[in-house]
Amino acid sequence: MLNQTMDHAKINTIERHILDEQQSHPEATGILTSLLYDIALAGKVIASQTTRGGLVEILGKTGTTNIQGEEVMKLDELADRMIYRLNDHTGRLAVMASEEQEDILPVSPRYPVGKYVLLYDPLDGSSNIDYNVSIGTIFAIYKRTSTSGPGILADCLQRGRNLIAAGYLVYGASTMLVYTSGMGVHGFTLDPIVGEFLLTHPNIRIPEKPKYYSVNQGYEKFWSEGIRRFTKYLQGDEPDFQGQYCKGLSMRYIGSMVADFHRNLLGGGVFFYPADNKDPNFPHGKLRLCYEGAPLAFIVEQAGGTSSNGNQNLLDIQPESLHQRTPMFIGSRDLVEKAEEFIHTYDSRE
Ligand code: P6P
Repeated sequence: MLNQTMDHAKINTIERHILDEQQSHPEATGILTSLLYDIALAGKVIASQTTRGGLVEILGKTGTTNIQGEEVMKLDELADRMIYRLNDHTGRLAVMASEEQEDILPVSPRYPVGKYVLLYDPLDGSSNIDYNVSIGTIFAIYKRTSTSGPGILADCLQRGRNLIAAGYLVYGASTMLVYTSGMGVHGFTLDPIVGEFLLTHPNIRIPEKPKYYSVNQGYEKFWSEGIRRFTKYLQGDEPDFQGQYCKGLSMRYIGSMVADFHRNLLGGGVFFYPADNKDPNFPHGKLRLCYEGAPLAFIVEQAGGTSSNGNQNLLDIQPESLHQRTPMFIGSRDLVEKAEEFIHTYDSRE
């Protein structure tokens, strides 16, 4: 069956692709390759559950809430536990940190300690699980900065510029894994029959001509003037500072950032979750710098796009705390830069 439908020369598994990339890094020891492969394995296990959600009685809530104060769904727990357990004993990591857990997760003293650091959002968009809307996993890989023993908080609070690799899985109509290790962005689609991620989107580049913008316009009343005017510009109702109007964008937003980001990466456009004043406890918006902003900013920059918190590139922000939030504008370079222009022009006066 496989021979009939695929030319062997075109079958490129994620392992083979990562090994090929590794050839370009003579100093590479293969540990990163194995780490990426472990994450792909976790993605397969999570995908096996998300695609059978309602059939394995795993839907529904656990009755607990996480560090973000969000209700924890059973699939959240499974994804969180799966990624941790597949990585805690391998000797590749010094420390992990999960968006679902308050503190860092140092490697247990009973296991060998490695040189990498893994931050992950095990199941982003999980509030959509019960509605069969695409959800995702995001991961970020750094080299430890501490010198020995189990990793520490400082290992996890690094600027995105230090990222060695980053990626996401999107559990949708198909399961995809998209990653970069600094040599372009590559997408793999899980063939559930073979049980392998096969290369389907080599060298992803965000299209020059954008098609979409993604934002929750239900919060418009909480936005600054700059954000409101930027959104009017995207709708073609407000000129930019050269008197030009934006044409032909469609608004697409499903409230699951990995899926919204993925659409803008492949189709061209901008995703943004701005600072707003709907919750005085969270003036910098809802999304987290370490688990969402930085890894996706690395990916989009490798694909020719860019990101910003409205003022500076997300990759240049030094995290002060593990779960700190950040306004996010991410996607086509021209649109992200327009957002900064509108904010600088209208909001710096506030
Ligand atoms: P809102 C999901 O809970 C999430 O963290 C992101 O995946 C998504 O983009 C955002 O929150 C949706 O938030 O406030 O628009 O419902």
